[in-house]
Amino acid sequence: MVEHLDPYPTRLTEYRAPLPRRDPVVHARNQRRWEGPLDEVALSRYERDGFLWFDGFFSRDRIEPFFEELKEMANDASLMGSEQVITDPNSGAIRSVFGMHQLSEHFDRLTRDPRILGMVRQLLGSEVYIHQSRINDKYGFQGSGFDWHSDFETWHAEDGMPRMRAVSASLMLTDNSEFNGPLMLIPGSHRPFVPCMGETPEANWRESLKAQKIGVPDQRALASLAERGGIQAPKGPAGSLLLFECNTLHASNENMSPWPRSNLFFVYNSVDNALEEPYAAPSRRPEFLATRGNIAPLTMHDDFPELAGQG
Ligand code: AKG
Repeated sequence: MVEHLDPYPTRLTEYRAPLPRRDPVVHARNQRRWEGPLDEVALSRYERDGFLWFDGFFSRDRIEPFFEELKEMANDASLMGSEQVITDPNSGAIRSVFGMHQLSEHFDRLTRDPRILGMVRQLLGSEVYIHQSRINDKYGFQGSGFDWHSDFETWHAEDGMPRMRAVSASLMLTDNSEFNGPLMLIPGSHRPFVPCMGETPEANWRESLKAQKIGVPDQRALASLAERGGIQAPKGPAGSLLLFECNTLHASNENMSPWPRSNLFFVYNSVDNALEEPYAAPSRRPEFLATRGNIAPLTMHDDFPELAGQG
């Protein structure tokens, strides 16, 4: 795309200051908000901070089987040898597994949980589909960190996501504490778009998913956003849920504790925001990183009907 038509230019050869966001944070359809379980206080907080935290959203008992299933997957040699499993650059252990909702029916059904889907539709003001799903695993004493970035910056540059109309639902499969490398976010950082320096190499994802170098904002911009908004690291038991807006800057440290940290991410995109060609990369990324095939609206499925009315 011609750069002057792109409201979110990035992967540039010359420095460019942060740009204003051109999209709503809570989206509407025909000027009307989508009905859902979030009240005005929660919606305003999401608009202000770019994320919402739900401590103990699901009980530990409900969530533990998902962590067990992940551990079983680690014994599947053909899966472990596939491109959708990313290994830690230092220890060689699993760092990420992509396409969780395609690998397992349980994870697929969880993407359609009515409590999560209800909130996500409300925030995006439309029907939604799964753009990407993944688990990020940090083994005790081993898991490496993730540098600061906006997911939208990558999805726009490398996957052709046109607008900021996606949200990540991150479910903690293990406890997240200050010791095991929880996610950190800069409140309010979803408001500007921070263009990043450096052209995208061919198949950048092979490197960037192990350690991101391209698509990391300039430290001046990071410092000024953190001065204004601070940094928060929501922590809580397995089963807690974080909803974060696609342009919220986030990062995490390595796991210095003996305890694993395993977080599941479902990325929901609006059906009105389907992918185009990459805005700043030589070619498309694989389907397991950026869905183009199945973008039919998700329908609800309740595996935990006894929780109806919650969330
Ligand atoms: C990502 O996968 O984009 C992240 O930044 C996740 C960081 C983490 O899992 O700690």
